[in-house]
Amino acid sequence: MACSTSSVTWQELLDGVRESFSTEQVDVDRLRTLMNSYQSQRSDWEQYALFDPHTYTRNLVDAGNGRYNLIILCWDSGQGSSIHDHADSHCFLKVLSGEVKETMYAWPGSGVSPSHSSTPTMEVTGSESVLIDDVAYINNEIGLHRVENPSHTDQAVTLHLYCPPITTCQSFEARTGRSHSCHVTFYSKEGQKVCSSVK
Ligand code: CSS
Ligand code: FE2
Repeated sequence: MACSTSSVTWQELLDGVRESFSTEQVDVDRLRTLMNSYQSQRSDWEQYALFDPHTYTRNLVDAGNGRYNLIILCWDSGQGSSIHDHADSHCFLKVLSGEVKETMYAWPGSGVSPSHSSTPTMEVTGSESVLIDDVAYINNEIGLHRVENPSHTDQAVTLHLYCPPITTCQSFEARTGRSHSCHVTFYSKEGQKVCSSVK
């Protein structure tokens, strides 16, 4: 086992993130180090890990005084996101169980084609497997991505830190690069399933 200089408990992770946001400034390196230094234990977070057979779920752990959101995402085997952006937010992703594949894309038409052009396709700029306890990071300057659980048998669980919280993002069609705006929703909040109300 790798020897880490320091590790934090789940509660220390939550407290440490909160402490980091006592000021307006976002210290990406510090947050990444903090998330890295937690070693996943299912009993810490399983109360938030609610799955849906049809789509990956977003489960709010901490609304972060409006400055950030900590969210647990649950990916059943084969489930994945669209290609999407992260608005004006920093996005940290730590794998708590299983593994996910992250495929990175350039912004469509970056450089040449206007967004209404019929030809731009989504250009893959890289991909990686994010393994248990690893942390990935993305923002709109880096580009776009799709996250998926490539396993045919195993579930995956990831912890996401968004700062500021994301309420809408853009989703991109892989074949055309066309985008549309998506309102992001929660499947549960603090371990309680959210009832979807019809107004
Ligand atoms: N951004 C996606 C998950 S991949 S980072 C979401 O919050 O639903
Ligand atoms: Fe994302």
